[in-house]
Amino acid sequence: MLLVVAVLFLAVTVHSAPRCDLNLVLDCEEIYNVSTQSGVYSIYPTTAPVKVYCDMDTDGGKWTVIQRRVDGTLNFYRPWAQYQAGFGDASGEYWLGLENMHLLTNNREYQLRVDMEDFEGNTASASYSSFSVGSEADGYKLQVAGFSDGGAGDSLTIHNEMKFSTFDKDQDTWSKNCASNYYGAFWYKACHKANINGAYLWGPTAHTATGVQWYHWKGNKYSLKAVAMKIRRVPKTCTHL
Ligand SMILES: [Ca+2]
Repeated sequence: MLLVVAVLFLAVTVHSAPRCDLNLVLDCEEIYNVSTQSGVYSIYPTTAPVKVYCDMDTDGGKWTVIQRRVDGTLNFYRPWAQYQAGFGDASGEYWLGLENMHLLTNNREYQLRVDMEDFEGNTASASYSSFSVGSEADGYKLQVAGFSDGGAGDSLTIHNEMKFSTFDKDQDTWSKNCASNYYGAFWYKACHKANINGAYLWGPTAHTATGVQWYHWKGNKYSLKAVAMKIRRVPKTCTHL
């Protein structure tokens, strides 16, 4: 009898235990409420955890990093299934995955910041006040608008409304295959001004438009040292009626 009571008590206790918010956080903005340290954390775009790098330092922090190149150790020339699911390690180079990007940006308004660095130690950024990724049925279409310059220039607005393409899933507007032609995967048009998932080619290169490229900063014959796409929720503004 005592055992039954004890088990019942335990069951009730477990069921009524408060939810630990840290375990179900949606993005780095919610993590910021409990930790302001940059680093790797788990977020929950659905009920499954996904590891991401949170940038808690740049321009007020709270950034969820969705793409990151730092040293060329990870191959980014990958097929559709991997770009859809994500790959790499959140402590280094990685791609969050198109489905996760869609889940995050589908119901909430996000802004985008792209930070980059060359091999001479210079840094630059490009910011966009609005960023979202469509559904799989919509080809994970990019919606990006509201550019503001942090020295890098605007190499992304031209990709607005484009579907995502990999070498094995050509959804670009070119008669040939942008992804296989430029060794990357992106929201290609015909074909690109930004190729930040391109081949890691260590700075100046003879290979036109195939490197880790942001055209309006370094042209199409320079492969960046580092680049990161990071998103943060657009702050809600109060409307006075
Ligand atoms: Ca094509």
